Amino acid sequence: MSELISAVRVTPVAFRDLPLLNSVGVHEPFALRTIVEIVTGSGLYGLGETYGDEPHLRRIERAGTALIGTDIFDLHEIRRRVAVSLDHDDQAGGHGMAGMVTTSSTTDRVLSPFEVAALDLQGKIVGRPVSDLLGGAVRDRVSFTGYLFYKWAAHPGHDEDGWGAALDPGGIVRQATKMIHEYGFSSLKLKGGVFPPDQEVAAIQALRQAFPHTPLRLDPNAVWTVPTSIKVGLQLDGVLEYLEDPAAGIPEMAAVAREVPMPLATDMCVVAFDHLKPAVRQQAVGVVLADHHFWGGLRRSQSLAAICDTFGLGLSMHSNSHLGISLAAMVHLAAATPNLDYTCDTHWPWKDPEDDVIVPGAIGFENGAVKVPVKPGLGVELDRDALARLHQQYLDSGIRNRDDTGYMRRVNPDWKAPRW
Ligand code: GKR
Repeated sequence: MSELISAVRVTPVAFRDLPLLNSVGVHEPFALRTIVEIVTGSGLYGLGETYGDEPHLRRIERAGTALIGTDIFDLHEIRRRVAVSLDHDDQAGGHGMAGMVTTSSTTDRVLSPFEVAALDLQGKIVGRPVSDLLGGAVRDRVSFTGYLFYKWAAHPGHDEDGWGAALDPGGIVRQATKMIHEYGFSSLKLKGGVFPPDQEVAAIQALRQAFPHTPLRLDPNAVWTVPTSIKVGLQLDGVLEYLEDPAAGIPEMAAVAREVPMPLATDMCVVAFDHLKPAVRQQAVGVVLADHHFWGGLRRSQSLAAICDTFGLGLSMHSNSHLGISLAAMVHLAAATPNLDYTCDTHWPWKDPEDDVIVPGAIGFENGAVKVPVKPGLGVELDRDALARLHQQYLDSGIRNRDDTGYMRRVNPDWKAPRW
């Protein structure tokens, strides 16, 4: 059966976000995403979601135009046309992950929402959930991690938000308690790289004391030197299930990996297929965090999973601020990936529940997990009123690119990116 793409609609949206701190600054009051709709001649639509930054948005629009007339079952042709639309410019930035995921493939990032939308459509046509198109769900629920952040009590000039401040071990334990109470997560990750390493080690130790049996992770986004990373790794022996991206670069991670007892995980030094060979050769990482938004969609993330399996690498999942279409795609991928060895990251708790573009009720958390949708396709539908509202929010916000550093410096002009 062939179903040709007759239109592609691309809508930038903004949703409310909280002042979460990281190594490059602080989250702005709104996070950006781009919603992609692929429409076929028969009037069906498929959904994808990706970064909302301006250069990326322009590439998505260009690629969308290039896809008109393509068969939604021909994923190879979709990728070829995306690459041509980008002039094979494979290392361009402008996707809102600067300072973090910088060297992923532009083609794969642009391809991702189109591939997801094509799979959503394929599922709708054959009457099966996307997880079936990926080989079938091996689990009916996907477990997620409680993703903790140091944070201010509120955006400057606003009233304190519902989460309050978390700027020391006590604040992090309070945040974890609330997150576990509200979402039921059974593992925790702390976004570090904000305070000197000893303070972050103290926060992890406080979490261990408060939650003796909960797997813990720490991720300083590669702002530590190799000696600092080794020191922290030794201090947290027996406490962390993995240490994520302590140092920047494959050789540096390999130097740390040789000295610390726990596996090193990454979503920074292995973010594209050509990083896998040197990483495996140098035994730099034990766990790769897949993310279909930069690995080129769900099928290519499954190829990554197969490579990890072949080389004995563990597999986990990275997240960035996201809406419900991304959550659905993450859940289908995780459900159909047998060697997903760890709970997945998600920024979901940080989003205002009112701010989404999908019809409410299709997907949600229970006991730290999301039930895999069983309806055809992704199992989520677009709420057009909500899409219009979040698009208006985008227009009104004036934000066109994620700029954690610029926002931090507007509040604290002397702020410098840390390095310990
Ligand atoms: O939301 O500030 C954030 C995170 O730091 C995010 O941008 C990272 O990409 O969550 C991510 C990570 O695991 O590095």
